[in-house]
Amino acid sequence: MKNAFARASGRPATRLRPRTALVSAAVGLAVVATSVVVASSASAATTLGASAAEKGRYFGAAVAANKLSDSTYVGILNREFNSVTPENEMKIDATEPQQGQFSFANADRIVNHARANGMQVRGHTLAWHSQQPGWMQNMSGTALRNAMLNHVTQVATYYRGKIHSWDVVNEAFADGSSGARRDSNLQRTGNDWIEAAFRAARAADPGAKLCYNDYNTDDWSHAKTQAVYNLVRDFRSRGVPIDCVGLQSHFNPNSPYPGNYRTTLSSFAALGVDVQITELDIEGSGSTQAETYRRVVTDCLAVARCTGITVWGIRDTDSWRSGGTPLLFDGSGNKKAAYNATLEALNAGGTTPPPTTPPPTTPPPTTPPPTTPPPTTPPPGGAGCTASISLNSWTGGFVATVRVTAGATRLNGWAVNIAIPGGSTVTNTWNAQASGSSGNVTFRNVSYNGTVNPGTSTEFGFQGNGVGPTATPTCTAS
Ligand code: G2I
Repeated sequence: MKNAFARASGRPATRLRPRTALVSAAVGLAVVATSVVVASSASAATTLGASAAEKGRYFGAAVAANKLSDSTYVGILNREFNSVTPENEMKIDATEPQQGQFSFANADRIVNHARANGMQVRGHTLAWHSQQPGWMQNMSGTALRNAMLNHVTQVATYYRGKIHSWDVVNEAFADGSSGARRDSNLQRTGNDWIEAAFRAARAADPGAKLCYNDYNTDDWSHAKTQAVYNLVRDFRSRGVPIDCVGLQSHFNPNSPYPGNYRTTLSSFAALGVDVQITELDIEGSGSTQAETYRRVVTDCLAVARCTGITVWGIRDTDSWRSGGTPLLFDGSGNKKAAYNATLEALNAGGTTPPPTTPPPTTPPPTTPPPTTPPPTTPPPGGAGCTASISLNSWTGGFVATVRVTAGATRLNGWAVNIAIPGGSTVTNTWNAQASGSSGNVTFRNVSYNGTVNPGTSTEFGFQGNGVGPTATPTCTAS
């Protein structure tokens, strides 16, 4: 069967790669150059997956195995989507119903369908307080910790090489203003249960992107959002393997689309992780619902590392909240206004270069993390180093990401001087040691990132109150 990519591009099925979209971009530009008047309508993609692929992204749906015999459902799935997430079939109760006895038949049906049709698979989910089988609900302490780690290892190993991204840990933070972890049997095994799960997942499938996934983390001002942000920042600074954050984005009148959503996306992205919108649904109807879908898609396309969107079901009647008619197709499989707005927003994203999505890196088990991504700029001519800064700012605060690039000689240590504007202060620093919090601040390497080979780079970051720095940072080899 032909797949979404093949239909969209005329090329054979392939996993989503930036190069694919660059070719599409080049084709699109060629069309513009020869026929300006008709270019935009003539080249506009006609399906969600094809349009997203042109932007180096995916557009996916949550899929239920027992609906793969519904021809209307499968018709829409195969036509529109290039990624799937099993809605329930990879949860702990489904995959390990009895301790040590694994059951992959229903998940396999979805994975096989996806692979046969050129779609990526998001794995959902390896460790969660909910949907635990009875045997696990009754466990605690070391026995539960070991059972959880065994589950992560067995399932991620079984699907090794077939999963684009895993929701390694799901919904581990409490709602409300506390910013605390959610109480659960897993949490009571010790605060490090999340990082233990991520390390086990990396060891089992080094090629999968590893995500932390949660809901009510869309509004940048919410305590839960900040708590997840702090977790990811901490993991990045300590080399705990994490590649992505999933924002579920279930929107309804009690939990509406927030005006600062793009700030949330870009702030997480600034930590050096991909952002994926993992369970999108928007309750409502007509143009109000359609315009909210448009905003969500537009926000994602505006953030280079927002790499894909998954809607939580196909037709309204497939939704876990069917009464809220939150999806893109009605119960008969017809496209809704929300669908048209979504496709328009995807197509309006232009043919901008796709985000760079390097494969996950696996930190060595016993040594500090690699923080030296592949070089993206040619080495400066001389010895010493250069530094560049990128900012994500919001009213009253900012996150700065600083890239340190070695010149022709290997760095054995570095120091970057940055002028913090008057009235602004640095509140947190990661992957560097700051000399102070205001005025001229010097950021020095920490133990594991002082060595930078010629022409390669390392990154550090800091968060602050007030406005971010505007002057070019200066880098000195030490
Ligand atoms: O609740 C919406 C989502 C929130 N984020 C995590 C997701 O995993 C979650 O998905 C929903 C599914 O859409 C529902 O389909 O998770 C629910 C609970 O795991 C799923 O509901 C369950 C029912 O509770 C079961 O009674 C039912 O047997 O769906 C099962 C399969 O239909």
